[in-house]
This record gives sequence, structure tokens and C-alpha cells, in this order.
Amino acid sequence: MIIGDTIVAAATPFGYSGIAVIRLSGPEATKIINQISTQNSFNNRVATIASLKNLSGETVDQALVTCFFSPESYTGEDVVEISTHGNPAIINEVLGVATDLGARLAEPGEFTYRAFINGKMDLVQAEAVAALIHSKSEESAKIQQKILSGDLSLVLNQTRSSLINLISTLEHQMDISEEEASGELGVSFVENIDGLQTQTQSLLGTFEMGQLFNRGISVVISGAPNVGKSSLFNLIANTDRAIVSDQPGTTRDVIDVEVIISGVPVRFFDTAGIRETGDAIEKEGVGRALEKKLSADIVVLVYDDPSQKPIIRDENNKTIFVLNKLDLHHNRDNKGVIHISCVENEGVGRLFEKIKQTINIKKASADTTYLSTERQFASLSACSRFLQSSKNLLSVQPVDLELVAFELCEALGSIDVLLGKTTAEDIINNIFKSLCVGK
Ligand SMILES: Nc1nc2c(ncn2[C@@H]2O[C@H](COP(=O)(O)OP(=O)(O)OP(=O)(O)O)[C@@H](O)[C@H]2O)c(=O)[nH]1
Ligand SMILES: [Mg+2]
Repeated sequence: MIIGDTIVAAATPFGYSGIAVIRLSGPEATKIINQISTQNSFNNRVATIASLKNLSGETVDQALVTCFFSPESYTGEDVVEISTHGNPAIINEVLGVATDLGARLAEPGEFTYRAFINGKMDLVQAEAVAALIHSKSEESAKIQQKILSGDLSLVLNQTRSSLINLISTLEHQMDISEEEASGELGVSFVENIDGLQTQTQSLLGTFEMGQLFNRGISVVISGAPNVGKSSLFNLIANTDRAIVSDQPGTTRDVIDVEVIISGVPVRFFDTAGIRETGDAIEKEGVGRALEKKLSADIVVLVYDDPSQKPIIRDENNKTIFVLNKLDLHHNRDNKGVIHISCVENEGVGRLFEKIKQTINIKKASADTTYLSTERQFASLSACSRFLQSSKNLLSVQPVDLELVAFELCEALGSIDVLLGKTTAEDIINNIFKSLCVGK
């Protein structure tokens, strides 16, 4: 992404709505708004009503304009936010006039990219912007809000400062001693590394839950034909989206619905009943069902005959057995099985509880900062490995200070990658591309 020019984009989705927000950022932003509007000057951070006109002088809309002068803005550049009526024709006309006056249409995530480049936020905060926008639950939004407000950055920056101090101590030690001295570093040096390692490990321990809230899980409803998979899916979805019939082999396509369970987005998939079949279309459905099952976090294996509990073949998946049609057989005795009746709407709550137990969903804690991306986990794991290596080296006498310093520098490098101080350009670009245009 290029910076230095002026960009413009709609910050709200195209469509019909009460208002739409269009954003400009860059050196020409205020000049452009002065040319578009009947008002010819705006105060910093004061929302002002103004008529917007096109280049022929015709009124486009009555809008609310707020200017944020550099550096006190989201991007650190001059930013103008224009709230128009939410109509695609108005939005397009304003974007058209702005581009005619020299602005360029922004790429996805370009406003946040500029905020990052201008030091308004680091890379973990920029990731949190993307994750916050895509959050599907209150819990997930709160977790990202915490990162965005700098909680994770604070811990990482403290780790960074401690590592710099430790490396400086080592360098000082190496300067004063030609010999590879041992013992001189003192107990507190090792204790400091221990402290950093404990803190890093405890952050790494939050990843599993953080990712659950952020990304969610997939649950595939599987089983033989006619056992009530689609009926269960409809109960979960609270609609009759899937066709239910007493003919085995009804479902062919995979359909899905997302439900939030204790703040975790859980995507349920209804699939074709698994059986040998000569029907080409059903065969395709069975193939798709088996494929979907392979990628599931949990398989809900439905059956309807209490004497015929299915045998699991895919050992990789976590499986929950669900015995349906309780209203017909009245058998509640099968151990470790969730007994349900779709026609009597009984047992879905128990299934949700079992899902929570199976993937260990705990209530999100407001005091915890959760890691939530693979990138964060990978960089911090690398940091932890380097800290561990430095500890191991310190226990070998005589201590090789240079090697210890090398491992600590590598640990520091991992934190810098995490914060975006030394991150490869393609990784940075990927992070910002996951944002929407206008953010
Ligand atoms: N009595 C009773 N019938 C049920 C129950 N759940 C589903 N059924 C019936 O069982 C039949 C099959 O239901 P579906 O939900 O279509 O079954 P399925 O597993 O999706 O079937 P396929 O898509 O063909 O694999 C229908 O006639 C449903 O009305 C239940 O709890 N009790
Ligand atoms: Mg079905």
C-alpha cells in the first residue's frame, strides 16, 4: 500500500440506511471537503452541518462533517468524516466528487494501515481492529476491545523492555570480562528470565479460549439416513431450513447455521445420511457429508435405535452420540449418550451443554487478555522457546554469555515481530487486507 496521498472510502456498508459515513484521509482531505461543501472551513473535532455539492454546483446532500486534524486522528493524518443519508447514489456521488478532486479510492484496511505506519497502533492492535469488526458475540468483541485498547501491547512492551535490560546487563558483563565469567550475573538475572517465561507461558495458555471466541468451532451432524439429523438441525437453527421427510436419503447438500453458545460461535452443518447407494446424486451427497465430517471440530453422531449405537471410524474427531426419537423408544439408559426427541423439542439444551464440555468452553474472564490469532501464538511461542534456551544455557558452567545474549536477542526479535516492529511486509499486507474497505 502506498501512503502520502489522500484516500477516500465509505466506512459503512453500501445500502439503504439512516446514515452512511464516508472517510477521507491524507494531506488533501480538508482541501477536498472545503471544495465539496458550502462551508469553507471546519474546526478540529467539531461536527458541522454542511451542504455537499457536486462539481456542477448541484446539491448532493445535507451532511454532518467532522474534521480530525493531524496528528490527532485515527490515521494520524488529516481525516474528514462525512455522514450523509444512507443511500448508495449519494455515497457514490460523494466518492466520485472526492476522487475528481484528487482523492484515491482506499484499498481494504488502508486507513488502519496508515494508523499503524504512523505509530497510532501496533500490529496486535491492528489485528484486533479486524477481529473486532468480525466479532460474532459480545464476549469476542470485549476480548478484541481489550487488545485494541492496548492491554496486550502493554504486556509485550514490558517484556520487550525487560529483555533489553537483560541483554544490556550481559553486554556490560562481556565488556568487563574477557573471560566467559559465570556466577557474576547473580540470581536475579535468572529470576528475571524465569518471570518472563512464566508470563509468556500464561499468555500462551489463553490462546485456546481466545481462538474459540474469535474463530469458533464447527459441528457436523452425521449419521445414517432418516435418524432425524435435519430435524435436529432445524431445532438448533430455530427454522425449518432443512427438508425433513420420512424417506431415507432426503438431505443431499450440506447446509449450515451459526449459533452462539456461551459467546463461542458454533457452526452446525446438516449432512446427508451415510449409506451405500446406487443413486448418483445421493452418492455425491454422501461424499460431501464424509468430507465435511473430516474437517469438523465435533461430530454429532445421531442414531434412533437404542440397540444399535454406531461405531466411530474417524478417530480424529471428538464425537458426541445423540440418540433421537426418545418419544418412540423411551430409552434413556445409554451411557454417555445425549437422549433427545426432535418432535417433542427435548434435549437440545443438553446437547449444547455437552458441546461446551467437549471443547471446554469457559466463561470469558474480563481480567484476562486472550491471544486470539495464530500469528500471535506462533511469535510468542518462539519467544518462549528462546527464553527456555537461554535458561538452559545459564545452567551449564562455565556460562557462555555470548550464547545467552544471542537467545535473548532472538526472544526480543519475536516480540518485535509480534508488535510489527520488524514484521515481513507480506504478513503485514495480509493482516490489513482482512479488513474492510473504509477501515
Ligand atoms: N417420532 C419421532 N420422529 C422423528 C424425530 N425426529 C425426526 N423424526 C422423523 O424422522 C424422519 C426423518 O427425519 P429427518 O430429520 O429428515 O432425518 P435425516 O436424518 O435428516 O434423514 P436424511 O436426510 O434422509 O439422512 C421424519 O419423518 C421425521 O419427522 C423424533 O424425535 N421423533
Ligand atoms: Mg436430512
